[in-house]
Formats: sequence, C-alpha cells, structure tokens
Amino acid sequence: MKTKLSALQTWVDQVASHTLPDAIHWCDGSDAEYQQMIDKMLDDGTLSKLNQHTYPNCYLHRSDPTDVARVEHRTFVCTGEKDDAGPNNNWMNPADGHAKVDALFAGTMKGRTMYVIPYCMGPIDSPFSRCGVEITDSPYVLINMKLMTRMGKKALQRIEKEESFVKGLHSTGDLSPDRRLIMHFPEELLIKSIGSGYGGNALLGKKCHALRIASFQARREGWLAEHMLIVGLESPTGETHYVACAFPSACGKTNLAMLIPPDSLPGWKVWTLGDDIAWLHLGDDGQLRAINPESGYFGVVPGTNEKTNKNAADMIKRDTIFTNVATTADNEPWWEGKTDGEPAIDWQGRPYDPANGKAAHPNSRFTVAAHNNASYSSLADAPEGVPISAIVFGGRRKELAPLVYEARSWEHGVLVGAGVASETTAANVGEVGIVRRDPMAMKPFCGYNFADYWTHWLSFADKSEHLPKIFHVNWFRQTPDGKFLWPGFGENLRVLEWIIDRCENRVGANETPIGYLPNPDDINTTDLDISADALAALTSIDRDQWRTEMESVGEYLDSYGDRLPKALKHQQERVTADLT
Ligand code: SAT
Ligand code: MN
Repeated sequence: MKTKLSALQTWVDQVASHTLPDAIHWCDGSDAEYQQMIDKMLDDGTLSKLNQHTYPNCYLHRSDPTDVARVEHRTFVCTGEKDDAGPNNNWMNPADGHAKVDALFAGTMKGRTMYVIPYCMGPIDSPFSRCGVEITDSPYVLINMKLMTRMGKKALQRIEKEESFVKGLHSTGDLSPDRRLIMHFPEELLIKSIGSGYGGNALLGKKCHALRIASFQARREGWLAEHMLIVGLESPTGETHYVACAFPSACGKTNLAMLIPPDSLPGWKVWTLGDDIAWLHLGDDGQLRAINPESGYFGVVPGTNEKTNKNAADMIKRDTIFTNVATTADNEPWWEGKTDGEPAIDWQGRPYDPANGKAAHPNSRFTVAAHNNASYSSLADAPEGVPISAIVFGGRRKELAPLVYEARSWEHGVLVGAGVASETTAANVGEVGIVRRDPMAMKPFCGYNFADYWTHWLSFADKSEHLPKIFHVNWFRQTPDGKFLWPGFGENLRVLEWIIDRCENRVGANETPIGYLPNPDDINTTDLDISADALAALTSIDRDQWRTEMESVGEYLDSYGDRLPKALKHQQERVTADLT
C-alpha cells in the first residue's frame, strides 16, 4: 500500500493490471527524484545536455516529429448528454469513449515504468486549489510536471485528507497520430490521454485538468477556470493593480505576464503571477480573487529575446527543459528570433538546412519553474490569491478591433468575451492564420457547452457589486501593407495604464456602440514613435465593418440554439442596433 486512500490505491492497481507496466513508481516530488529522472533520460537518449557552461541545468528533448502540438480534432468531452458538451466540443458518449480509449491502453506500459504523480493545482494550502493524480509512462511528463505543478508528498497528503482528486491516465502509447486520443469524462473527474507526449496533451494538470475539467467543476461550485495570465502592475506611486488577461494560445500571454516597462515609463514595476491559467473565486468581500493553479511556464520559445521578453530570455538560461529547439555548434539552444548564435542542428536533429524549413519548430517550448523569473510575484503562493481590477480579452486581429475598449457593463463584457476571434497559431495542429471565433480564448478548453458557460459568467452580475471592469485589447492591428500599427511588447503597458485609470475613474473615454474607447490624447505616447494617423486608427471604429462583425457574432451565438442565454443575445442585438 503506497497510500492510505483506498480509492487511489484501487485505481492505481486497476490501471496497472490493464496497462501491464514492469514497475510502478510513486513520485515524491523531490529534487533528487527530478535529477534521477534527468539522468535516466540522458542515458536512454530521450534528453540531451545543452551547453552546461552557458546553460546550466538546461536540457533538450526532441519529440516525435508528428507530435508537436495539441490535437483539437482528437480531443473529446464525454458527457452523458451530448448537449452538455455543446457544439464547442467533440463529443462521444462515455461508454464508447471508455471502450475506445481503454482498448488502446491495454498492455501499453509493457516494458515501461508507470509513474504515479500526485499534484496540487494552486498553492498547497489554498482553499481555491484542487488536486489530481496523473499516472503516466513518460519520464518527460514527470520532469515537466515537477516544474509546472506542486507535486509529490505534500500533494498526496492533501489528497488523502480531502479524499477527492481528478484522475488523469496518460500513456505515450505508440505515438501514432491515428491512435492518439485526449478524452475527458468531466462527470467522473477523469482524463484519459494516449498517443502523445506533447504538453497540452500529456501534462494533464494543464489544459485537461486546470481548464477542461476545472471549468466543469467551477460551474458546479460557483467559480471560474479561465485561460488567463495574471499580472500585478505597480505604478510609480506604489499602488498595485492585478489584471487577468485571456488571449488564445501563442498570442503573447507569457510576454505580457513578464512585461518590462520601457525606459519612458519610469517607476513602473510588473509582477508575474501566472502566464496561462487563472482560477477566479468571489471572495467574502465580493472581490473576484485569482490564483494561478500552475507553478511553472510552458512557453513558446521562438521570438523570445531581450527585446520581446527579457525576463523570459534570462530565466531560460538555466534550469530549463527545451523541447524541439535547434542547437548551435556550441550546443546552445537556438530558435528563430534569437539574437545571437546560429543554428547548426535543427529541431529534428538534422544538420540545419533552410530547405527543410525553420531551425526550431514554431511551437517549440520551454519548461521552467516560475520562481526562475525575475518578476515573479511572491503572491503567486498566497492562498487567498489576488484581487482582480480588470479582465482583459484579446485576440490576434489584423483588422477591425481597436487597440483597447471597455465594455459598458459586466453583461456587455460577457458579450465582448464571447465575441473574441483570433488568427490560429502553431499551438494546435492545423492551418495557421485563419480567423476563428475563440470565446474567452476558451474554444479548445471549455469542458462544457459554451451556452451554459456564458450563463454561468452572466450569473456573477447578481453575486457581487465589486466585479472587475472588462476590456478588449488588440496588439496586432496592421496597415493594409502588413505593418503593425502598435509596437507591442513592453509598450503595451501604456494601454494597461489607461485600463487602470479607467478602473480608478481617473480618465474619460469616447462612448461608442461597441463600448468606451480611449481619447487618443489619453494614451501615454511619451517617447513613442507613432503617427497621429496610426493612433487615430487604433482608437476608432469602422461602423460598417463592426456591423458586419456584430451580425457574424449574432449568427455564431445563434448556433448555440435554445440554451443560449437571452441576456447575451440581447446585448448583441443592442450593440448591432446602435451601429445602424
Ligand atoms: O500546448 S499547451 O496547451 O500546453 C499551450 C497552449 O496551447 O496554450
Ligand atoms: Mn495556453
């Protein structure tokens, strides 16, 4: 008996008798265990050492070349009723789902060790945290889970006390793309994932638990599990506001979470609480409070440099697992957008040849513990979380969406979130650069019907009078010839400054049918090289384009049928009417 919790022991025994591992290892989460796993992977070649002088404790993992991103088309939510999963999810009935995936798990761990990883999403002593146990046959998953979650002994103790946990079963199987399945059984608080070792498919604490299963749990329990970064913005006067921002995968959440204020905004400090996921609970005082369930970052490597994200560039110089980057002749990691060195070996281990495409995979990733980040906020470990002043939605849009606007009310803000659209990125297998609806940046991650999810969001309006204001931003507006209108990165703080001033009622705004836009003069452009025309374009709307957009949002909402909350449709109709 490795645990006194019989439900856990029984599940582990059942999995073992079905998957037939050679050995079972219960993870204690110690540094010694991490090092032991690294050594084992170095021995069997699944990990290699990077230059230990310039990149101490950094390692490279090359995945199977067909296993480099999430696979939304192979990801399912299995609820008893199809409508509970909704049009936003692939659905299978639970009996079929189990049968299909269990057949793939039969005997899959023969010749392998099965690792049992108890983990806690969120500070170990927070009432907002929730626990899980991942069973996996992948040492790569284990070392990533060690960096990304609070795992091991303490998590097991909490699980034994609470007697409840999310079950996650994972095997890399044979890595064949057509035998890859990422299955969620929210009613059973259960995940079964096979055939992939890639982050979002395999580190089950992340998207599978902390978003898909947690969003389902959150609805039942009255909170929100969201695809949001959490950042603290300390102004020159010493006041700190916390903001939670939802952008689709690979749209710069990590960069924003670690933003370094430009020299022209002296006195500002930015504190990182999280770069990907926020769990939001109403506190006793009616404030929405956020915790980051994770304790590490699994970030996109390409594009990371001193200019785009200095904190990230610095923190991944040590103690980091790189996946699918290139290497230089000196065995340093290399990626597109790195400002020094040049690639010698590409992400697949071949001598670099531009004819084979990029040197690093566009979705190559770093995994690193959060406390490696110089802007890490110690409040990321606070059990009570941080109070959120503003919720910010955003997407990658060449056209249409202005730099920033504020919703008129919570209910209107829910419409703004529901209408989020963005160009697709390399974080999922499939075509890149197509605009698709991605409500609240949760399209791939909401574990239940979006219509019910919007109803749940709307229900908060009656629960508190101190809810955050809701905004929408777009850093990605372009001129017709493809030039970015806004410099982005550190300069985005100028937009956040306006957002905070709005929260504190310190600045006026231009009221439009889509919400409140900044007067161009109210965006701080000190030392910024931006033309008056560009600023005007960024702070205005094209009514015709917006009417078309709102009609399209209306059609999208209608596709949710009878379950769509009337209050949301009403918001869409009101904005559309105001535009005509
Ligand atoms: O691939 S992950 O799901 O881990 C990261 C992301 O897509 O946001
Ligand atoms: Mn993400």
